[in-house]
Amino acid sequence: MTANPILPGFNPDPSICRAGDDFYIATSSFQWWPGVPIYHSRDLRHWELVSYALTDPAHLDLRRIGDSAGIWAPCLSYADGLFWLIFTVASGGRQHTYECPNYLTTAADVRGPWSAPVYLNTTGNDPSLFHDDDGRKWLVNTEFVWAPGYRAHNGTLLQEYSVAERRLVGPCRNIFGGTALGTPEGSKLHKHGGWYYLITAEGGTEYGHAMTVSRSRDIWGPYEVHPQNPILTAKDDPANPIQRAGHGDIVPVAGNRVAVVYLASRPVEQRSLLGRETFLAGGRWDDDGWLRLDARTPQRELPDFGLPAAPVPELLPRDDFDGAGLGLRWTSLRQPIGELADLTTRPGWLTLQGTPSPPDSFIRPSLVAQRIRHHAFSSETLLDFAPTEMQQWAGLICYYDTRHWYLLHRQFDQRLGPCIALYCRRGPAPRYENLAQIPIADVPGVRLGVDCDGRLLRFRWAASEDGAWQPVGEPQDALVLSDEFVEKHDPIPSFGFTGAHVGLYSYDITERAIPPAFDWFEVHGHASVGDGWS
Ligand code: 6LW
Repeated sequence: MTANPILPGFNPDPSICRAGDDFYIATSSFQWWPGVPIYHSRDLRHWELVSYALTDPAHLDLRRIGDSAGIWAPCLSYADGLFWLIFTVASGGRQHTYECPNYLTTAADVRGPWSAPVYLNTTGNDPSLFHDDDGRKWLVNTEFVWAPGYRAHNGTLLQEYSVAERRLVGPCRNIFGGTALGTPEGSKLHKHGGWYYLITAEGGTEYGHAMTVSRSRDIWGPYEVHPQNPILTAKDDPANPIQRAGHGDIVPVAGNRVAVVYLASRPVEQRSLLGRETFLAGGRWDDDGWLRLDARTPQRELPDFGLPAAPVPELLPRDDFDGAGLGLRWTSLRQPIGELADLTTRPGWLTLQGTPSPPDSFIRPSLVAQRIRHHAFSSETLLDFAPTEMQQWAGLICYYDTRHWYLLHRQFDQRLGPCIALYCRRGPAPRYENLAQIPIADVPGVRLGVDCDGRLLRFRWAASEDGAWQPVGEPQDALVLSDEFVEKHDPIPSFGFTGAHVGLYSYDITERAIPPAFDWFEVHGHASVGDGWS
């Protein structure tokens, strides 16, 4: 990786830790399964997805959880020979008060197995664990106050965690109310030179987002704020192509040098198709004991920590479905895809059993997807499917959440016969829009494709392996699949925390179709038009 972001595409709320020479980052996964991706690096520049912490349905129940609810802002730390992962399972969304039960799970190996989670509290979001050098452990999380007339995000709570009793013990107090930026959350507690430091996300996770620092000699406070707060923000730099910078974490590198990871996004026309991504900055502990970053605004260039380069295997654009199982980058919605997706019924093909869940279902859509990592990308697949009834669909999906998606699929229409169709849902309309429908010869094998230039999606199809590509309908607005559209511009705003995905989908309300099979799937990025992003 030669430039920021270090984790492109939907990877918000990074938490970083170090075990010897190995660095690990955990990010939020919301309604996507498995929960909490964990990335590994030895040089802080090259990162590889190596595991997920929550892979067992007995450890995490996301069924029927709302869009952009679920796992928010996990905290990964390493101490006493163990990885400690603290996570919340947020319910609700913008229209509802949300609850955040917080849990702890541990593992000797970051690749698992992870222990059955221990329940901690439900007092607020963004819980994190601090291991003091005297062996005591402390939980911090946001204090929610839902009483009218008070701030909902009222500051940072602190309470001790007893490893022996597997529960929180002793007094619980609000130790830091935040700065004038407001909405303090995501606090991480660290210790350096005898000071306790809180690294806090403030200003809300939008264009006023920021990272602040405060410190105290006593863990209970009072915490004094950094003289140059916020230490990182893009809020005063609207021309910066990197915006919404804030929520993050720090890890020591060598001497006074500190690596800082934070979320930010790369909007196009104030729409973040790729969601909130993870960026890296350099920082140092100055002689006055305050943390300062190399730059106060997000930078595209990566800092140099002087670590030997440690490249990781490149992500191949094409998946031929020749392996024993789906690779780590594939995710599903709210639960494991399980036996719906298999590579053995037809070796070398992904067979994707349809379910009665349409693409806007919270129940069990048969959907496997990958986060979109480039503003401009192309994706293609070869599908073998011969539906004989109206409500048997399979194809390629560009998906943000239940109310924002485009589905290019093979179908059988009662009036038109075999067709390629493009449906979408993009906002409050209760029914899907039919954007294009093209009758085709009754051949089972078709290729389906989509090209995105960062603003528009152009869908296409071709008969079999070597037919010529044909456009399907008019170019469509890609930016409805963005955080900001979902959050603000949809007439029914909801949380838009995740970023867009591209993947494969199969629907069969009749439960009679011969399941579709996909020979391969590919997605690769291009240099974008106009904005220079790749
Ligand atoms: C997260 C909160 C936030 O819990 O967004 O950036 C929420 N800030 O800290 C969801 O990512």
